[in-house]
Amino acid sequence: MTTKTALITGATSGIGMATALLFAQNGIRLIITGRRNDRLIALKQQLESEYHVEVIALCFDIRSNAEVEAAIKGLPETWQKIDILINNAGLAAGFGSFEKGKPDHWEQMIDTNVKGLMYITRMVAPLMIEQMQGHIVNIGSIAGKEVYPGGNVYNASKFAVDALTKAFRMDFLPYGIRVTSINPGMVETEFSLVRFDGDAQAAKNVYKGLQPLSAADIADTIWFVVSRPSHVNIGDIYITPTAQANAYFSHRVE
Ligand code: NDP
Ligand code: 8X3
Repeated sequence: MTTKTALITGATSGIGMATALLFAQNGIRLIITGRRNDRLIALKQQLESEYHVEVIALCFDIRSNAEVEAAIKGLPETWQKIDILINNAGLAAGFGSFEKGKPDHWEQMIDTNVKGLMYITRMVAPLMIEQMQGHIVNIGSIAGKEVYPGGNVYNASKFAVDALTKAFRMDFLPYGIRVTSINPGMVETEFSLVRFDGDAQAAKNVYKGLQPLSAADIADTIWFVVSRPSHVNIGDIYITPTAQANAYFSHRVE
């Protein structure tokens, strides 16, 4: 079997990092991205030494179309064949009623979760079209399925991801490209710390009294969808902790 190549955005932490580790264990050649170069270098070294896979680390801000273009165009020719794209980089910034929201938070979420995903897909999809095969996995959220109080702009950004997933599935249909959306509920990563601007207590409270999903749980799910036979496309996965019914209802034990 020829080695497959996967590009994972946001591999410096959480779901992206767990996915990089699992993919490497399965012999996938990796392009890992993020803004924190020290973490990218450390992860590249770990993946190469523990799993003996080839890794390229690309440090760029996905909000910049120019940086995204330069990063993908700059890949060595033998890496310009990408089989799997995991559109994972993203964040929530802030939580609360819309009128109290901060425009810089809104821009950060829309520029990363929506425009960043568009910029990188625009560069990678043609490489898949050339091969007449590929798999794009968008990390959406249950926040992209149901709006919850205080979620507003984050919800809007993930609803946009849901719409793009559906659009990609139609637009890339003639090229044999699979498109999957994975929509998690609570996953304990750096997500809540980022959302609450580094407030560790507020972040901890999100998961109080229940067992959240782990980044490894989502990585397992991603590996499951990408390892199906090539005629099988898993379109949409909604995955929560057992203690979470949906965006509104969780069962917490104090
Ligand atoms: P983390 O905060 O742990 O990871 C987020 C990743 O995104 C980091 O690697 C970060 O890298 C990267 N990233 C953020 N902004 C940028 C940027 N401007 N340019 C490049 N990379 C960026 O959170 P998660 O692992 O939880 O989040 C991953 C995805 O999962 C997100 O899309 C999130 O919305 C989604 N999700 C998370 C859930 C959760 O409960 N945790 C639930 C549902 C969906 P760096 O900072 O180095 O740039
Ligand atoms: C993260 C899940 O419910 O905090 O996307 O929005 S939630």
